[in-house]
Amino acid sequence: MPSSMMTVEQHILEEQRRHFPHSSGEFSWLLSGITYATKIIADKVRRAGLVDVLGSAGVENVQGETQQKLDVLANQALLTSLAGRGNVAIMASEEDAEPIVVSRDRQQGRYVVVFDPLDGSSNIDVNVSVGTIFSILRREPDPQQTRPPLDDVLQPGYRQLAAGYVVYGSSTMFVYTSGNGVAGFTLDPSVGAFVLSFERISMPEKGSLYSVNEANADSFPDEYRTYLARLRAGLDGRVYSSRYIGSLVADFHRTLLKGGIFLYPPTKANPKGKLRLMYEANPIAFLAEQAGGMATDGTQRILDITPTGLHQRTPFLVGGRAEMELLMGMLN
Ligand code: AHM
Ligand code: MG
Repeated sequence: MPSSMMTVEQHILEEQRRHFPHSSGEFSWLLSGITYATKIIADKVRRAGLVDVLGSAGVENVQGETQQKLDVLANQALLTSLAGRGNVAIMASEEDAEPIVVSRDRQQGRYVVVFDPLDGSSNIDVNVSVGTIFSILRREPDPQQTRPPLDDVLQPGYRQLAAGYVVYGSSTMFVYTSGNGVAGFTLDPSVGAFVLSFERISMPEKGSLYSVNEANADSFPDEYRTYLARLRAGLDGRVYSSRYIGSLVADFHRTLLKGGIFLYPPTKANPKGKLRLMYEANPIAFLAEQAGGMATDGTQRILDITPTGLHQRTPFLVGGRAEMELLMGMLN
């Protein structure tokens, strides 16, 4: 079959067969729960101005942020689709304070899925790209059901089995890794299938873009300001320009394809960083490393951080090797 006709489900099945010849197919079934939910979300995002889904839902989530109607719908789509798979024991979402246990699958379910259902939601009402981010972890057997669900969720990022995102942009793309490189698929809306469009994505080693909320620059630690000035002055003949969308998925997607660096450093308002470790930084870091890039919190590799809370925040620096090595040299 020509690769241009390969759907994400076929690709995942083949990848599983190649790397885990005795796999049961359960994992592919789980991933199809994610792609199904994201097609529902994509449809809602595309018709946002036509159906009554724009604006606030009138409630706050656990982070004290106002939930948009689409946040709620996206969360519901993922929870319902994944709970129906039969192998997901626990789910955890940006929108819910505590992990959600799928009682039917609590005993047998082998997987934990953590997600940000609609990232960049402040951009929804103005027609700017938003995304969904997910991370899949293995759940060790617990026949007596004595382990608190949160313990199953709080695993360091290096234990992720797979991670990815969907960017609802000028087209809808699904980008994912299960530890064997990064592949990208574009939603063909006429048939409702994600079709392979980028077989093996690698992040350029050197780029010429940086992405940061510069309105916060006065409260960045000095080293970050010096670093950004250095990029602006030019590096090995490359003159840097800036791009910042304010949707992590979209800002990272560009960084993945074009190279450069994305930073959300500590600020006065968010001294521990703003982005969330479990469902933003970890999955994006896994993808970045699989594409040949790097991701750190300024002192250590994101994937090595031992999590202590479902909604914990972290400074987040991710990008190509040249930009990241220079930054890490200046920070440490
Ligand atoms: P959200 O998940 O609540 O939408 O918030 C996370 C978003 C990221 O997508 C983005 O990188 C960041 O917040 C932007 O923050 P800021 O507006 O402070 O620059
Ligand atoms: Mg988010």
